[in-house]
Amino acid sequence: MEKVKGKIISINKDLYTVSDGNSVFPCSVRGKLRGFNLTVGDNVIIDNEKLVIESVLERKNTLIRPLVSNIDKLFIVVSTKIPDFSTYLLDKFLVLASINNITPIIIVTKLDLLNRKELKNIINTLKYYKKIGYKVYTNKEIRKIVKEIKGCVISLAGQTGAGKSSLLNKIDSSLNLQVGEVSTHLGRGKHTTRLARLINVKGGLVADTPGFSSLEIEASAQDINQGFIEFGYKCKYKSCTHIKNDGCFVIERVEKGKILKSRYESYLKLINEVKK
Ligand SMILES: Nc1nc2c(ncn2[C@@H]2O[C@H](COP(=O)(O)OP(=O)(O)OP(=O)(O)O)[C@@H](O)[C@H]2O)c(=O)[nH]1
Ligand SMILES: [Mg+2]
Ligand SMILES: [Zn+2]
Repeated sequence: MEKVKGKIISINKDLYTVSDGNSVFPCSVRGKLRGFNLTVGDNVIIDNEKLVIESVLERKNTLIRPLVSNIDKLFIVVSTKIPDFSTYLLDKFLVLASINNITPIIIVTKLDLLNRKELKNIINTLKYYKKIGYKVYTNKEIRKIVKEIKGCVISLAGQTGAGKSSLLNKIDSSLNLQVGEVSTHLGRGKHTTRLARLINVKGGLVADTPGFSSLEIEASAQDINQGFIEFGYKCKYKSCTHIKNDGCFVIERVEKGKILKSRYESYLKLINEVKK
């Protein structure tokens, strides 16, 4: 008998598939762990003879849609058209990543559908996100995206029809993931991806998502604040929530055009959601 450390890469009813990087073990769960909600991405110790999961290691984070733990990077796939570009959704996902201690990578799709003016606007917006410190790629920059995958556990987030599965197929054509048609008149697609599992892609593990990672998160105003990395100034009051214009440095910088207005609007919207 030997103890092996591995990671759960898929769960199907009572069958937990654990990979140690070389081999794959079909395991069951031992009594004391039964009540514990193991997820894909959990790091576990198994008995490789009995094929039983003996214990689970401490989690770094868990996202719920899809249900995956210990995620290193969140690929935020944002479509520029069909579905329309939403800075609010993008900002929401950035906060989600921040709260869960996940490195966000912004990947922009469907730039080919834009006219020159639309393209110029979007590129300007994306420049802002780069300037404040985020990594931004287009879905044509496959080589750069591949470099981000190696050695990491990755989850994809983004609206249905944003092009997540298409992107993964471009990264590794052998994946052959189902790609859904977007119904044009609605401007949104139907969910074509369902099961949460980690798949081996270019030296990393990637979870294809069911289109949308919800942000019904338990977050404090402070969490939201920290998610807006460029706000990080001390305001007039130490606990300033940047809502009242009474010497708030954030509002001042929004007015001067130093902070993108849509970022500040996203912030207010999220703060309001949290209050509810
Ligand atoms: N024009 C254009 N179409 C794209 C691009 N990327 C994806 N698409 C199309 O957009 C549609 C939706 O793509 P999917 O990859 O299925 O989107 P998804 O994010 O996986 O969607 P769900 O699985 O429903 O969450 C498909 O018809 C793709 O062919 C792009 O860069 N340009
Ligand atoms: Mg998909
Ligand atoms: Zn302030």
